[in-house]
Amino acid sequence: MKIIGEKINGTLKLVRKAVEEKDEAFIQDLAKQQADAGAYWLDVNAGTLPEHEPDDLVWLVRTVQEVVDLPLCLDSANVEALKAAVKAVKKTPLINSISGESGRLEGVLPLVKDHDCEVIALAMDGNGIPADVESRLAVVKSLIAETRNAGISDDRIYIDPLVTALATGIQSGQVAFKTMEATRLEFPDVHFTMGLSNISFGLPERKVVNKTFLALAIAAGLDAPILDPLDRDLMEILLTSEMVLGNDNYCLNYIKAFREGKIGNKTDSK
Ligand code: THG
Repeated sequence: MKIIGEKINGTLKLVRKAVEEKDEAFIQDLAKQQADAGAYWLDVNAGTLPEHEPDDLVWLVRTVQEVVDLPLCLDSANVEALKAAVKAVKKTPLINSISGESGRLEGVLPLVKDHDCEVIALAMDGNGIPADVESRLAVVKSLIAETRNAGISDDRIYIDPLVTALATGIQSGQVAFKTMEATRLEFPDVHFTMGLSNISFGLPERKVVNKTFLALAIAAGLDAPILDPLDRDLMEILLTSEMVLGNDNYCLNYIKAFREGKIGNKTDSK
């Protein structure tokens, strides 16, 4: 399981303030904490106005790289911001994202190809997020036709089936899982990513919903969740799900996390 740490995101109030004030210490603290908690990539999203976003994203990349060695997940819909950020990274990044929206593929695929990046492909196009599995699969098929055409191998692709709120559509979870299943049948080498928290919008006890969804999504084949690695409950569910599914030989990761006090009741972990 490769975790994408989500906390450096300019849509969050304190992060936005730190980006505006160029508060390096605040961002670097978020980077270090997520790295220590087990993130594989750190998502960086400046969330600022398009004219500032290239500079702000490059500032985030440089600021984070001063304190951690992890590769970054460059999260922007702005081709200019991605272009600038790709030049600033030390390690091969994961680009978040391409989709079937006009302009995005043309701008981003050459970057992915030229810098040998990995890339997230969203199951949506210019008409938005399709409601049913078949239409999402159709978008995925056309995106993979384009990445293949550009010479990008399927194992560099992370398909995001896209998660919508259960409160507005009770099949949201199932549609995401079934989109993964249908995609895997056609394209066995691609990976799967998703942001978890959309599932629980508008519901009480959102954390319980997010945790349960994570366990089921892992069982459905999610291998690169976008989440808050500082959330102990989520990390507990992640490690336990992997173990129960047989993906943690000799339960080593689970036991190690327990010994390190990363899971379990903080007082009895040693
Ligand atoms: N797919 C892909 N990329 C994504 C998303 C996705 N990038 C952005 C987002 N979704 C994932 N990142 C975050 C970052 C922070 C939070 C949620 C998702 C977050 N949200 C809290 C909430 O939802 O209530 C708190 C908000 C707040 O504090 O204001 O923290 O789906 N490819």
